[in-house]
Amino acid sequence: MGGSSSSQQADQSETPTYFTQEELSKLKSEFETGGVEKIKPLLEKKVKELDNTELNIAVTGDSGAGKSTFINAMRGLRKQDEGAAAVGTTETTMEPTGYPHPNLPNVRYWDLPGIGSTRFTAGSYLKKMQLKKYDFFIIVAVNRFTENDAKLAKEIKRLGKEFYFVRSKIDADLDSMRQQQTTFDEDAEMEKIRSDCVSQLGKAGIPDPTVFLISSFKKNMYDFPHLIKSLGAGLPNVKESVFVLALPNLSVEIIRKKGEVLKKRIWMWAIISGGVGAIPVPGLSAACDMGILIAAVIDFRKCLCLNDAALRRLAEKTSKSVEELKAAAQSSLLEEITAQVIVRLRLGAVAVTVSAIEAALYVAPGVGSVFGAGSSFLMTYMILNDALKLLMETAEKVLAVAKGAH
Ligand SMILES: Nc1nc2c(ncn2[C@@H]2O[C@H](COP(=O)(O)OP(=O)(O)O)[C@@H](O)[C@H]2O)c(=O)[nH]1
Ligand SMILES: [Mg+2]
Repeated sequence: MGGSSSSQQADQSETPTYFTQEELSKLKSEFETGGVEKIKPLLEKKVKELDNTELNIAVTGDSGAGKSTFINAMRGLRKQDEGAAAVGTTETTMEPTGYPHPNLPNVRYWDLPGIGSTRFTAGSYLKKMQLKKYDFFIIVAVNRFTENDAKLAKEIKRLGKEFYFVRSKIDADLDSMRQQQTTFDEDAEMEKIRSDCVSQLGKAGIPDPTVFLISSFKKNMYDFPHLIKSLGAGLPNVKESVFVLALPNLSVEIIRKKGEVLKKRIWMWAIISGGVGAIPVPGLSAACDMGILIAAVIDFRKCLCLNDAALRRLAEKTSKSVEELKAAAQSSLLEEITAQVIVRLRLGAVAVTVSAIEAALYVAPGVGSVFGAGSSFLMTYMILNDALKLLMETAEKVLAVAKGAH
């Protein structure tokens, strides 16, 4: 266990950069010899790579452990929502089943039947399940961890991947203890359960494992927030950023983390949309590629769970109407995104300081010159920066409304 530290440290902040050191050097040298036009194709390739990055997350454990419920929780779905994994059914299939994330379908959670719920021996199970295709593993148990869980973890480790032990339904355990005991100490009871799990795994040959005690019904409680922070830590940077964008919007912290990830895409969009491809837009002082602007704003909205389908699910969950949620958020960016909406956005926007632009352009400081006043690059950069800022504020308002409704 324990995520390996990110290998690329070109950037000072915690969110991953999308580029390897090699790619950064290439960008620099290409820019020095050929300017913006020469780095455009490299950035286009990177944006495509980001769009196409797949993430396959395996969730395994015995029947009834709470896998399906967890998979739904991570995708922001309740069991009655469209696309949700069926809950409370015993496994009839021996095959892994994939469940795409509703907003980012390249991210898939896979329900893997636990070794114990199949007809296979541990050995043939490990062969059959093609563990290589998964990026990391979540091993769920409700009562106790077994030899099989330990075998699986060892095999995952051998493949150089990360695994996480999750002890599910902790809310139910604590509730029943609370009812039976006159003096109830929740922290002490949790520690008892935790050390039981640790010793079970220790006996099975996994010394000192981290075990997360969670309830999929209470995602802001117990170890769920800690689990979310830990997951994905060992992934390559591009995958890690995609994982962050696929998290449920549980807290302001998660929304801000998504914002940081998206912010690092803005200068790429700006370079791609500027120059030759740009067209004059009435109301904007510089030519811009409106198609790219609209696509980027729609993408931000999806990643921040502000697309129509996500708002509809949230409305149902909180017994509010979509209109009420939108009214509380007061954001024109929740309506259909048109050129007019984008132009209006620019009119009321705050200017970005040049230092912010330079910070974004850590790749090639010289690129700053193409961001001169009135350039299409600067215009695209500013518009997307403002749009992202507004959408993050909107996401925080929507989160506050959702929390207030419980
Ligand atoms: N109290 C409580 N019940 C849960 C939790 N997760 C799952 N369950 C319940 O446990 C049962 C089995 O869950 P399911 O997700 O279908 O388990 P699976 O067979 O591993 O996919 C269902 O009745 C769920 O509602 C949890 O975090 N807390
Ligand atoms: Mg299931």
